[in-house]
Amino acid sequence: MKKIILLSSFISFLGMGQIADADFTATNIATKLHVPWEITWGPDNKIWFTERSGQGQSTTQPGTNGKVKRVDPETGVVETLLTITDSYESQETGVLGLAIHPDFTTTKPWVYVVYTYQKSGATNGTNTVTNIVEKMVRYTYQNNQLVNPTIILDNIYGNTTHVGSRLHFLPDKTLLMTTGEAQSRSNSQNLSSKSGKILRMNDDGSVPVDNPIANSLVYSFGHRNPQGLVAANGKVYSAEHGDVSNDEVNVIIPNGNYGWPNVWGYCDNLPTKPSNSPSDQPDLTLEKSFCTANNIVEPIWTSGNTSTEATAGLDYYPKDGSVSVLQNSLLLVTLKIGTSLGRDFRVLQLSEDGSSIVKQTVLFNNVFGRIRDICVSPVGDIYISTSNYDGRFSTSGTNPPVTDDRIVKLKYNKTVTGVSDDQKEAIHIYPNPTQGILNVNFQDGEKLTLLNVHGAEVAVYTVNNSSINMSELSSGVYLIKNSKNRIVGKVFKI
Ligand SMILES: [Ca+2]
Ligand SMILES: [Ca+2]
Ligand SMILES: [Ca+2]
Repeated sequence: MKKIILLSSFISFLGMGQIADADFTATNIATKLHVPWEITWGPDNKIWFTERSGQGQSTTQPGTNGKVKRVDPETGVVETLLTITDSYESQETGVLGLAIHPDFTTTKPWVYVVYTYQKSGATNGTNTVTNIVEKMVRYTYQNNQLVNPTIILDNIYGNTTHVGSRLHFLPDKTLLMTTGEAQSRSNSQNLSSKSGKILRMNDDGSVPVDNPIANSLVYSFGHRNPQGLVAANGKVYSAEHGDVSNDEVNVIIPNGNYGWPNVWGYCDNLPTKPSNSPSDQPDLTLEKSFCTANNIVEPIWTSGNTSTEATAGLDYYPKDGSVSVLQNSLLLVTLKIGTSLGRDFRVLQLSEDGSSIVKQTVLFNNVFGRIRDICVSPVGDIYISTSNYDGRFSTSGTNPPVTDDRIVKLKYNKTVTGVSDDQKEAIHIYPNPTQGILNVNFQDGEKLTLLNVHGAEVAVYTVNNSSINMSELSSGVYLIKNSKNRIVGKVFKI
């Protein structure tokens, strides 16, 4: 009995919600890359990523030959899967977003990539000739290469900056893509333009029948330059760059108008820092009336009226993730030092229903330099990618670190607790604590993996007679992972 009391007080201590840089161990997974713009966890348990160009450790632009690669986080072995010879990197452009089809391992071994390329005479939608356009191409994965390029979308307005390009598949297997306004602000409120939008399409690029506007890919509008996109909690979240203030995180609803360029941040009529090109700045004292007239959706988070931190990649840490202090949070990375913060990884803890942010924790403030993207592995480890060779590391000529750009693993090094209350109810295990035999409500034949409190796998059992026998394990706390790679329970071995 004494032992059980000790265990329960141990667990309640673990549930406390503080988190700090020292709680993570940072390990380089891949180094000397060139702006790994998208990092995403693949079905092969490798991290698939893009590089904006094939420049390696050079900040010289323009650059061509952007790449798709993947790295095995266990071994650090990097493979090149694709070189895109017609890609064009200049300032913020190049090979950018990437998404893997949800049916990749069965019927559709497809990978989607967004990149910019040069096209003579191309404009940004108004009368500015940029000679840059953007397209999305679908490739087939075959023999460790990406082959058979099929254009899904083309001729999206391009410019050297504000080109969005994050991709994300929804649970219904439709594909979302963010687009920037390509430095033509009027694109954002213009529903006939694909720019300054979040677009939704079928996996062949056609318009889903249930899109909010008939025969239109536009899913939401009034965006400036969204580079963060993730679906979770039955919701879609997006992060976008503000001008000189008001980076935003938004909950995206179908046909939602997010206000750009007439509304910056909240509908509050409050002044903000003057724009770098003040002639373009609207009269923000008119925000409230614009918001009312146009049913503007306000953000759930902003960087405020005096700062931008350049919000880039966004991911979600699930409610049943192994690190309890991160559960049900948006993970956001930033590129720029704002008024006081920036170039950081921040944890935006969501309310239970996911509709608001209840707490912000800033981690690794200017430790890794510019951070472009983030992904979470199925066992709850976090990976970030730097963006220090994108030409904006320094205004004083300082070179970026010689290891960069890199993909870094951030391993939580304190005890992990693992299981949300929902999950505890969903799985029935008894007795718990156990001396060895553990009865479980899983089908016979299901493979269950036991992890120690640091997330390392210690044993794999096959359910037999609705039980597993873990008597060989030493005393302690173990997490149970099912065959779908989800943490589903926690057991005490005594
Ligand atoms: Ca990502
Ligand atoms: Ca907005
Ligand atoms: Ca405002």
